[in-house]
Amino acid sequence: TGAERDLRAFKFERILNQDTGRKTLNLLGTIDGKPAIITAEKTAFNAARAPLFVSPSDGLQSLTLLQKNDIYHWFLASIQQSTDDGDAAAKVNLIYPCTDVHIKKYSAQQIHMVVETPEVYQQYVTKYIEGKVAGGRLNWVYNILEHREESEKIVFEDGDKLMGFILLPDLKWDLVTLTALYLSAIVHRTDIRSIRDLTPDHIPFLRSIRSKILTAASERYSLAADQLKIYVHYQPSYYHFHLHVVHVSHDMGASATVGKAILLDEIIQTLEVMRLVGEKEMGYRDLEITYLLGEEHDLWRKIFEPLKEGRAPSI
Ligand code: M7G
Repeated sequence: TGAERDLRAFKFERILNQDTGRKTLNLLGTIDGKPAIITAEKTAFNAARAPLFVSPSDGLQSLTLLQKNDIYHWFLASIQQSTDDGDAAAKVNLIYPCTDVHIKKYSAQQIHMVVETPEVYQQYVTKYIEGKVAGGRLNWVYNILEHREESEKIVFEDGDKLMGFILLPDLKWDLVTLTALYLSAIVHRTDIRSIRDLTPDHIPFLRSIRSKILTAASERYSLAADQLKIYVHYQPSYYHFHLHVVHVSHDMGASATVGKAILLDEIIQTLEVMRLVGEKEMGYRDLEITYLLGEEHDLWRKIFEPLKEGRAPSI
């Protein structure tokens, strides 16, 4: 295919990041002179193959004993693998052509905790977000919403303009490992950029999405409601409201942790409290939100680093 030809034409430039714990590797290079990023991760073991694990033809192929000591033995092995039926060795993502923002996102970097006050949000962050919404960065989202791409993968769709959304596999999922299940729910409405736009008026909307996601996941994957975590990122990479729907057993590292992920249930509760106690109409725009930012992120470079150093943000 064209995509495979592109991938094969990748000319390696440098390693952007490597995580030996998560077994991932991010590479920067070019294809036809244009910048491209490959992100690769070793896949999980295929549980269906466990009974054949030690078979030299279907499981462990070559073996080298590294050491033994009393009852303890450790080997290095190669494993029989192919790309079908959950037996792939790696999941490989290609972003081509990629932008500077992608390169920064996938580069190793120092992380900082930042506190975004309502004032900083209003004065500076909204400008940053406006810049992000323009310029084609959401093309992939509109392709999904308008059924131009990935439509055959849709798990569930509620087509309503206001209450509706599409539930489909996230590009992070390998589509086979159920305990690594990762879906995205992308809403049809275009008036919510992030949680900052949420107010108590959105409670029925969020409750309806929540219950439809859980029903759809139970029908398609036989997963009970307590087997899924549903959360939102702040800051997200893409400013069109969407939710992450992930198997509880799947440890996503930084992208599912404090300082980045906020549970949908918690958001609904916070909005409920706002509705009860607010003298004026309150929303997430009125909260101080604390989160993690990498040094390469434009929000750090343009807003939070200058503020930390007592300089004026340059946005
Ligand atoms: P996010 O919180 O805005 O950004 O989530 P993050 O990437 O920093 O988490 C966007 C989500 O959409 C992520 O989980 C991505 O893996 C996923 N995603 C991104 N793209 C470009 C695509 C795509 O083209 N198709 C699908 N299905 N998911 C995508």
